[in-house]
Parts: sequence; C-alpha cells; structure tokens
Amino acid sequence: MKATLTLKKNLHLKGLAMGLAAAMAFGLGSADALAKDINSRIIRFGYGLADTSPTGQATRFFAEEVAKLSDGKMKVKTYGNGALGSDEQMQSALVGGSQEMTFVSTAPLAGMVKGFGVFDLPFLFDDEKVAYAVLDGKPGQALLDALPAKGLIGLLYWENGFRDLTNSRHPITKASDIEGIKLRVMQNQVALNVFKALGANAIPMPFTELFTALETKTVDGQENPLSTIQTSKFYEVQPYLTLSHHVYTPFVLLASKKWWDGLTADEKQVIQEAAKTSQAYQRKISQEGNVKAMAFIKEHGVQIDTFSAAEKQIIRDKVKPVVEELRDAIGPDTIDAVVKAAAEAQKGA
Ligand code: TK8
Repeated sequence: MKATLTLKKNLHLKGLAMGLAAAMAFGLGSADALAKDINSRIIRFGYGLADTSPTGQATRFFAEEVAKLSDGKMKVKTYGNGALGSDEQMQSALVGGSQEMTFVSTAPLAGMVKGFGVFDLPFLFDDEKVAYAVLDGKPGQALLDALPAKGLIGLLYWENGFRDLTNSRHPITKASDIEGIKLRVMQNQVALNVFKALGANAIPMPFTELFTALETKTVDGQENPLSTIQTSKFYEVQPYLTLSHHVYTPFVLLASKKWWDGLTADEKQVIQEAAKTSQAYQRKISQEGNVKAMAFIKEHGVQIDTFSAAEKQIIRDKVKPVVEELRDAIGPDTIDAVVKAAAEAQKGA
C-alpha cells in the first residue's frame, strides 16, 4: 500500500515538474514574466519617417515583441511622421529624459559623436551585406559604445539604406548635372562638404521640413532611399530620380540613458531581446520596401536615371580631396577601421 502511495506521489511531482518545464521551454510569457522583475511602463517611441514606411512597421513589430516578452507590462507607444520632432530634437529629448526611444540616422548623431560622420562618405559599402558586417562588427560597436557618455544608449543598427537623388529641375545622369542644384542634405559637416565638392548648393535641413521645402521649391532636390521617397511622398514633387546609391545610411535604435539607468536588469533584457529580433525583421522589410517603392515610383511617372560606372568614378575623384580634409572631422582611426572591415567583408562575400 505504502509503496503505491509513494509511487503515485512521485508520478504527480514528476508531472508537475514536466508541466512547468514545458511552460518555460515554450517560453509561455506569463510563467517567465511573473518570475521576472518587470514593472508596468509606457515607452514613448518617436520617429521621423512616415508611419506607413517599412521602418514605421518595424517599430510596431518591436512594440509587439516588447509586450510579448514583458507579458504586456511594458507598452511601447509609437509616434511616426515626425510627430515628436526631428531626429535632432528627439535625440535631445532622449538625453533630457522626456522621451524614451527613437531611431535616427547616423548623420545627426555626428554632432554628438563625430565618428558617425563616416557613414556620410560616398561609396563606402558595395551592398547591404557588407554594411551589416561593418555595423554589427567592431567598428559599428565602437561608435555605439561612445553614446552613453552623451546620454544615449545605442542598442543596435537598423537600416535606412542606400540613398538616391531626386530633384525637380532636370534629369541628373552625369556628375556635372549636380552642379547648381539646391540640394537638401542631412545636418552634418560631411554630407555638406561632399555635396559642395560636387558643385551642389547644399542646404542642411531637418527631415521634418523637407517635404514642404521641396513642394515650395525652397530646395530643388534631396537624397534618400526609395522607400522614403515613396512613403514621405517626395515622388509627388520630384519628377526626376537618379539611382545613385551614393551613400548607405544606418539608423541607430536609441534609448534615453536617463530612462535606461532606471530599468531593472530584466526590463533591459526585454528591450535588448526585442531590439535583436526586430533588427532582422526591419532589415528584411527595408529591402523589400525598396523593391516595392521602385515599382511604385516608376508607375507614378517619375523619370528614372542612373550614373554610369565612369560617372561614379568622376564623383569619387571629385570628392577625394574633401574626404581627405574630413579625416580629422570624422576621426582617422574610425575611417580606417570602417574601410578595412568593409574590404574584408567584401572579400569574404
Ligand atoms: C528620418 C531621417 C531620414 C534621413 C534624412 O527621421 O534625414 O534624410 O535619411 O530617414 O532620419
């Protein structure tokens, strides 16, 4: 009799243990979240792109991941279309602690960490794979590591993408066609000097002011990836597009350090895990978005041109002196590390 009771008790305990193990193994949120030190939080995540953009979609994916991993306790509220300000204004809001998260292009960050200006140098990366190898490797991490001293946590890189030129004046098929174009550029010394070297009348301007500036012809042109040209509706006021792919701009997924330092270790882990899962998703839909945007822009009557290899070489030659001059403005070690890592990644491709 006694033996049977013991056997039953053991079987019962074993069943319980297996049930809990299964719950943990299948990551059933509630078992995990309850066991973790996670508080109810609202996270304000502002960004400049249209909420219909692929990266706008990625912020909602990120919000769902955070909710899943925190059992709904950490709620990310996303605000697209520049609703919370320009990249520069949101960077400052994170430093001050009045906003928790954003993604911004590396160009505006160069004002805080000069090394981020390296990504505004033309023709650095042959394709996205090379860019990911550099960004997710030591050179990219070294730049993120410089952000906490400025009040920002650089979680990882998302993709803005290869930039293409649009304008409302005339087709641009040769390097010399850029001369005299009033071209909006992102607000840093590298982007400004590079396009001045190409003869453009380069005008630094926040992204949030760009559509109106194009519509009112305050500027003739701009440069951004295809999915931005579509979703921010630049194609409506830019009849000429040149597939220049002249610069690859990364986004940095940022958190406010003031806010971050107040999170528990488990809450930080939720954000970091969600960021990592979202990176693969964001890069995938970013590339898919550019393919869709190309077809969309073509259908909407925009004239699409390209630069020949010879014209691209003329561009490289024209900006070479400026790139040399900018070595100090960016940091020679950063430039050399990025160029070396890109060459290695390209060889391994
Ligand atoms: C969006 C910007 C934009 C960037 C620019 O907030 O400013 O042209 O390419 O994507 O970060």
